[in-house]
Amino acid sequence: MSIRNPSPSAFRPKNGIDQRILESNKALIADIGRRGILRGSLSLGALTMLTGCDVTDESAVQSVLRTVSSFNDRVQQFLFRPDHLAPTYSEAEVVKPPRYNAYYDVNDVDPVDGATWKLELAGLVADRRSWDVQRFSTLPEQEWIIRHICVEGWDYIGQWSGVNLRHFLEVVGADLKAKYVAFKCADGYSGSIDMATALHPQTILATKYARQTITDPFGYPLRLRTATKLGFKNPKWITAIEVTNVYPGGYWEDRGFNWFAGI
Ligand SMILES: Nc1nc2c(c(=O)[nH]1)N[C@H]1C(S)=C(S)[C@@H](COP(=O)(O)O)O[C@H]1N2
Ligand SMILES: [Mo]
Repeated sequence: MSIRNPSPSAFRPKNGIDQRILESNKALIADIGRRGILRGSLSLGALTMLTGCDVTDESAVQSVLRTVSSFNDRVQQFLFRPDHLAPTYSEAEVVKPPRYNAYYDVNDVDPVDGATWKLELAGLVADRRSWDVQRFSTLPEQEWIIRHICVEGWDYIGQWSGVNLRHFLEVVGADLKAKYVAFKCADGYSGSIDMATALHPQTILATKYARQTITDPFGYPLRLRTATKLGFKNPKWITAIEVTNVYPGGYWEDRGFNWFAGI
């Protein structure tokens, strides 16, 4: 199919509509591009070829992109090796302090009060009693020095410790055959991961960075760190965990980013 020329207008730049479509579907396109389906940078021609759509028809383009993205989820899930470890690094390579990111500026971080903080449990969990900082600190700790990769195109090596998520799910009697583990955060953020990733050896509920209690910007008192997923799949300031078979989505997942988001 060819790209329909937008009607010439003195007030609209050439291809204005097409550029707007590229712009408004950026997350989906970046996501598909990252997976190597698109080689090189994306042009309108490539988008037309990929979708087979008239690129001025936004809903058609979007629906094809969403289909490709959910196909990606299924392929990635299929290829995921539950016991394969992601690379680990030496202490000398650890970046201190870690690199901050959230959907708002570091100056707008609203610290969580550890004295009143509670972790709520919901869904397919036998023991739904909530946890406070003191009780949480009685859990066994493990440490991973792993790379954090953000979709925005930066990364750093970090040293995280906390309780292994599989162990925690076992302690609370979660249904380990359920499909999803979902997280709610104090700042309104949310996220969810597949059970295989939740049970992966390098997935932890982190309470420390470089052997010190995590500081406010990085998720005090509790955040997820998984070695096999992109940065946005690591919710900070967790206040609730739910085990469920109902697709939970998440803050960025609901805004077009690929849900599986494996590294
Ligand atoms: N609660 C919460 N968690 C979050 C985010 C957020 O905005 N809110 N941003 C995510 C993104 S996009 C990234 S890259 C990492 C950044 O973690 P860091 O600040 O420890 O490097 O946190 C993730 N977890
Ligand atoms: Mo990110």
